[in-house]
Amino acid sequence: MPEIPASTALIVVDVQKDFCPGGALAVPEGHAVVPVINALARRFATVVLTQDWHPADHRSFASQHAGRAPFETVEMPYGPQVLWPDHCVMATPGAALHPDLDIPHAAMIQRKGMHREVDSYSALLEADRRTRTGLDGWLSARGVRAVVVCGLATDFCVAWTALDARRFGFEASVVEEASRAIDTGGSLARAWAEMAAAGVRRIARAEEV
Ligand code: VGL
Ligand code: ZN
Repeated sequence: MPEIPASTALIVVDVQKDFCPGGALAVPEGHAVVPVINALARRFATVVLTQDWHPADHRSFASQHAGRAPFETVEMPYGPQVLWPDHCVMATPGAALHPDLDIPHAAMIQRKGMHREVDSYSALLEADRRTRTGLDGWLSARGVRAVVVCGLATDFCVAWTALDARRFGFEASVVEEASRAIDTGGSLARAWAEMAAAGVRRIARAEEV
């Protein structure tokens, strides 16, 4: 029996093959979160998985910007956008969840990043900061009041999901041991500072959840 009540949801962010070693946008040690998350998820009654899910010509891909290389930043109508290697192209093998992820009781998989012109790090709001994925409503409808966020990558999709959860009025925490970062251009330190300022709780070890 899960010990953590259904009103606290675990959000497992983007534990996909492309974000693990050997993948198109490998996060260092990304695969190391899998056993930690499998054990953590067993303690939760409410679990949501997210899946980065882009069309092949997504505007966050450096390949769509002549003369630009991955990890450079460009201005998009909604603000600065880091350019990435092509990754998590919908329905390709790299977009699949990590094969060792073992969370059969996950109630929902939230896909994001399908709109060609807009990135979506957050599981709740796209990068235009206006378009809702609908997950806030799903959580509210089930009486969720707090979310625990983990997965890949700490400084992008995990952080933005936790920050947006705060915006929508949920309590939010991030489990460091169950997350790994890309850390480009100071992004990890910036993400932790923004999360602290927004009241996101930082939990070092999964056993402290
Ligand atoms: C992510 C960069 C691009 C993430 C997704 O899951 O953190 N990062 N797309
Ligand atoms: Zn992406």
